[in-house]
Amino acid sequence: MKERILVTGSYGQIGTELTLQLRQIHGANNVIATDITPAPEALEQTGPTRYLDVTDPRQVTALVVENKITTIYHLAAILSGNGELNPQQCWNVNMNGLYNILETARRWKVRQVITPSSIAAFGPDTPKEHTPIDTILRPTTMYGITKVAGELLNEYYNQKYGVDARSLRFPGIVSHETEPGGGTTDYAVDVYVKAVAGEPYDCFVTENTTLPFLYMPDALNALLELAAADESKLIHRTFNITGFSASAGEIANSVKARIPSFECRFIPDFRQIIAESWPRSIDDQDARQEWGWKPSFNLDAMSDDMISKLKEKNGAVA
Ligand code: AKB
Repeated sequence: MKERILVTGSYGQIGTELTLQLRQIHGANNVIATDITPAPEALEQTGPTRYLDVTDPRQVTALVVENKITTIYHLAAILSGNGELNPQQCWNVNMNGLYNILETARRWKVRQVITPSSIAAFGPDTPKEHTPIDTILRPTTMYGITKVAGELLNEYYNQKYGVDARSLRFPGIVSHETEPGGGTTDYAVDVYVKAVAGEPYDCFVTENTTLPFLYMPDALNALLELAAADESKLIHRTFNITGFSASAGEIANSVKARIPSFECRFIPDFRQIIAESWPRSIDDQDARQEWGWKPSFNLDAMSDDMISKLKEKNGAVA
């Protein structure tokens, strides 16, 4: 069956790269990139782009129906840091956006909906090491609350209406193409960008703050592999995944080992408390067993690739 794909939040960190990859797989005209800001050149020049505010149910339905959409990658969301600066907007975009997507999927028989969840679904009471899928979910951020509620809403639409809704709890995602927007784990991207630009960096969490991470090529594979997974083999609808765990100091040292002149200071701000409420490492064995998840990048492999890609992008000699 020919796939007709809608990506929401297409111009964000994951959306830009996911849309480009989906266009290569399914054909450029079959992947509609949507967001509420002007489209980046990379997406405008390679396929259809549309304005879509996911909090408006009429816009969501019109786009899905007019374009005969079969699959939705719903990435539009307010992340943890920005969510704490504007919790009301975070609830509105994350919850009403997902509800509008799932309702439209139910009414217009969209085959599949893929939505990221996050390690933010966990909270300070959750076991911190090798955190399993089924554990205490009592987040203390608005973003985390919307992620837990979103996971449950996905499962509800699957069980009650048969919508093939699937979700991944992403850890911090590191990438070089599009900057992340307003998350707690953004420091793990900023540190590379600053180092390659020859600038020092003030990291907004402490040196020993340890979190799970995933490099973008692994994150994209995870989304595509989960979407393609045989439904009859899925016991879960929401999966833990991780690439590796590292402290902010270890990431900075990995950068410094490759760019010795790099200087990093650790000056925690309000995001420190958010980072401390999340697990340090994740148990992703259910994803491995149910659909064959296996990441490729550890911290060193990621640092090599990030630095060489950022140098290329900056036009410097790698
Ligand atoms: C954030 O920091 O808010 C995100 C996430 C872990 O979901 N990167």
